[in-house]
Amino acid sequence: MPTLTLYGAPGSGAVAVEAALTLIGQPYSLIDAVTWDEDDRTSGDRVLAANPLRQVPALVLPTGEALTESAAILIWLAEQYPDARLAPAPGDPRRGQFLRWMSFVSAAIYSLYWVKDDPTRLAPDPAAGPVLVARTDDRIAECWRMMGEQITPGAWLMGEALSVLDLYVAVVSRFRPRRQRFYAAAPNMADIIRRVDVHPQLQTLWAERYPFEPGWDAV
Ligand SMILES: N[C@@H](CCC(=O)N[C@@H](CS)C(=O)NCC(=O)O)C(=O)O
Repeated sequence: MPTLTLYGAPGSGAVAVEAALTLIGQPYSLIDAVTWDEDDRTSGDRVLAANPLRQVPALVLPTGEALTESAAILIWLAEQYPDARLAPAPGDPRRGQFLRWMSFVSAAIYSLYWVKDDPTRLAPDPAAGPVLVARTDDRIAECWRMMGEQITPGAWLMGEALSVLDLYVAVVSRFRPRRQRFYAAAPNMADIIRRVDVHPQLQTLWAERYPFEPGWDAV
């Protein structure tokens, strides 16, 4: 099958897409576009070929069609490669909750980083930045708390099989305010997500694309 091309960056949400592709066993070409590097705008500009919003991840299909939005890409991959069993299939009783939490991580949590990473985008006075960041961190922790209270996990977040939701939460919960806050907010998800960290098939990927450096889990 012709190659998929992923625009990504180390330590970004695109690493969840790389994790899904790794578990699927689907080779892909990777183009790094570090969209938040103000010292190297040319790096981030690479993704403009696939996403006018200048955000990663973006996945370009063999047809040339571009998919953006991490949740959509992850759900699409699970559908395209059903043998990998990375999502409850349409018709499965867990499908509704799966779609709910995939959308929730994207809409309620991940989208906040557009402001949090550069508060001057909405509050031009630099003095407003620290308060905005602190309150956004509180909101993110509150969202994890609500998700933890509402979800009923099994061995994995969606029951007895690992899904792209586990991969998605494992990556997004590593963004600031990082894992210690996540563990405290959603203790019933903590051990599950730690098991994603130690998944044998993902060790090389984590080491290369999102290493567990000292202090990686604290703010
Ligand atoms: N809604 C997008 C958000 C993607 C996103 O925020 N990506 C970050 C990297 S983790 C980015 O490229 N940020 C640069 C920017 O927003 O300007 C998705 O779910 O894929």
